[in-house]
Amino acid sequence: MSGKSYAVAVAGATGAVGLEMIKTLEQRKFPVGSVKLLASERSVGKELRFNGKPVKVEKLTKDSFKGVQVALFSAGASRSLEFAPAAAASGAVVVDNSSAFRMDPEIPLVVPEVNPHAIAQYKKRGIIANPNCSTIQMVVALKPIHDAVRIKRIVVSTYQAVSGTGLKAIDELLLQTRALLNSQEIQKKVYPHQIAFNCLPHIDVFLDNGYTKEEMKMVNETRKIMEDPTIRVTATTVRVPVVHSHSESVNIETEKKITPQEVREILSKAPGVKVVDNPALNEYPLAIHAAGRDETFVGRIREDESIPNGINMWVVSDNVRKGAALNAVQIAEILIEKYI
Ligand code: 25A
Ligand code: L14
Repeated sequence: MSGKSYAVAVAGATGAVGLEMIKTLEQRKFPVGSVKLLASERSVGKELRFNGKPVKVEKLTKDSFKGVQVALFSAGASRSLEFAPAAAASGAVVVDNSSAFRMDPEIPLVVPEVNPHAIAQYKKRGIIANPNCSTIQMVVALKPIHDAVRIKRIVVSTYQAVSGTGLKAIDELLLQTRALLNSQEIQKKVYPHQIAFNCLPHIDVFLDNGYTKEEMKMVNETRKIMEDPTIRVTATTVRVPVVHSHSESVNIETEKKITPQEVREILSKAPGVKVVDNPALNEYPLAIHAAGRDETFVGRIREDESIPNGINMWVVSDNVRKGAALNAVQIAEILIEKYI
């Protein structure tokens, strides 16, 4: 790096993902010359810290981005649609964590371990989309296998943490748990049903085809990031009473046969992946171990004995970190290293 530093803005800075973006910029020593922390009216005047110094939260407006070079957005899709084009128009490159632009053919959708070359397309619109959290960890684990033996079909079921929905959902899980342990009535504000001691087969909104939007994001984003529209993907996404890290049961059918041992060897050399697969010692990836970590953990690698070329595995990663904030900061790192 050239010793240059950059004017950075974080939109949605007070949210679960925004706060993790701030932490990740600090931890990875991103060359921040100046920082703007933006959120809604509700948080204006609130004080956060960046590298030990207090920074006042400002209201996100279309004028917030004068002089800003890199803008990280995580304030929801409607805010991204409203403000990201204005940020790009004033010269910032936006890395957007919402679903607003992910499937736009003019906007790259990037996981640095998988398709870093796509970042170059930021020049068209000034925006780079950060994929959905469940998709990111799955493609980090699957791309090296796809390169080796071509994946024809993926069947995935997810076990997703509440932190993906934001800070208020973490509160809801903890408050419901405490209420139930004290034989009190629970309150439901974020999810339509009790999440404590329960599993909800419902993430994001339902679509006309009977799938949820989260499930269709996994289908469509996987094809775009892997740059292979022929991969068949089907998903069931489930909310579970876990605070940090999504877990996924992933079944793949490959064109060429691959053994579980070959998968372990490929993944043990893959960027961003850590294989944890020692059933004899009860060792397999766990949400509580992945929390706060950068890697995507893969284990329970075994043959799918119901078809000729099938593999099952268990894939776990911190959804707010690799699933959102870390992936966005990694994109920004490549951007400043290669392009701006
Ligand atoms: O709009 P959407 O697309 O439906 O999605 C919005 C929700 O999805 C989460 C995000 O949660 C948000 O609640 N989300 C969006 N994209 C996500 C992704 N890719 C995602 N989660 C994971 N991955 P969040 O709480 O983590 O982030 C919210 C951030 O956005 C800021 N924000 C909201 N409206 C804004 C805005 N910023 C600018 N302009 C707007 N109009 C929000 O800032 C936060 O930083 P804030 O100041 O509104 O929130 C400060 C605190 O207030 C709590 N809160 C949120 N909503 C309300 C609320 N309090 C009272 N009433 C509310 N209605 C928050 O918990 C926050 O701590
Ligand atoms: O980034 O877990 O598209 O409720 C939106 C729903 C992130 C997760 C996205 C959740 C998702 C979020």
